[in-house]
Amino acid sequence: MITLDEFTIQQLRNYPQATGELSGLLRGIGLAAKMVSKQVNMAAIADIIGEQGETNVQGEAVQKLDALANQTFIKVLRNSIYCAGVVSEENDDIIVFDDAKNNHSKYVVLMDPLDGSGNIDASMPIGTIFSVYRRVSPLGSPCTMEDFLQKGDNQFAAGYVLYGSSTIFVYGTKRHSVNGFTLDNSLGEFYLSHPKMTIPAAGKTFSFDYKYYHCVDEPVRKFLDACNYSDNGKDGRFSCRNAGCMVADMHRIFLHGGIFLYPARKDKPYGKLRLMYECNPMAFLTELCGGNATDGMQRIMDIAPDHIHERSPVFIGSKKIMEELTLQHLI
Ligand code: P6P
Repeated sequence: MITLDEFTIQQLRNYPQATGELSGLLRGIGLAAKMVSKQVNMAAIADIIGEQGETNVQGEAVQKLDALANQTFIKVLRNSIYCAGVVSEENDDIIVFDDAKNNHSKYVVLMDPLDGSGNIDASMPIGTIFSVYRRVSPLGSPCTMEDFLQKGDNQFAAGYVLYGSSTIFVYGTKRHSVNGFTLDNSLGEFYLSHPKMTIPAAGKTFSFDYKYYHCVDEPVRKFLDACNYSDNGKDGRFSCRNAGCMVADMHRIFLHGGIFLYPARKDKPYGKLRLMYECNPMAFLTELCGGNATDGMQRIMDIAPDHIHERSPVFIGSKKIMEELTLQHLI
């Protein structure tokens, strides 16, 4: 039984030149995740269900828990000495931790503090997604927009937290495997529960919201029909599973295989999901686990971002299913 803190410290032994700042940053994100998990579990009785009465940069109604989770992650990251600034789905502009301590921090974080918040009032799974980059601006000065507008391939670490039937913290770094940790609420400790995660090459589920079936391109509809195809009038090939929360759907795919699709559609030519703090971190983890992630034309992590809140179509999951989709249906 190894804790998240112990694991991140032991990882340092593999990299003697490491300063320990990335490990410290990941522990800080783990602390914020424990705080948010407590808020999520108490939401219905702590009167933090429902809307905040504001609209975010995405044009979405902000849930009370969205705001609380956002404030929690920003406060913990600002108080650490490992993060120079943050981009959040909930904030229009970059958040610069402009003080003598944080201007010397090597990393910046982009995050969706509470993904799938439409699930909150029904106690369905929700999550946090984060992405970590090394700064490109000089240490000692405040971080800048360029520190955040980097290709997904430059990510140094990425991960997610699933607030579901248990709270699970999953992260991977550029040079080593993806590992999952389950929260023991009685002790407030994350314990290693999913070592060296890999995505099965195939799978039996696909995640798509059929509300948009007639709005997506013909090749995508043909793929979806192939997912449902049955040559004997019996069961189709795949089961459709859509949790309404990318973190929940992707966690299932990391464990059991499958594919998640959020394509472009007539009313959303760039799709709905955000490149920098949903698609890129999930693509980083997916490729580390042996899967693939594209926007239908190119690798997600090859996309050069123009804006911190830009959206991207995303097809992501098991290698064999992604190859079938790409070779037979997309470019
Ligand atoms: P729709 C949640 O809002 C989210 O960003 C993802 O987590 C989820 O997969 C998707 O949007 C759901 O979108 O249009 O199906 O409700």
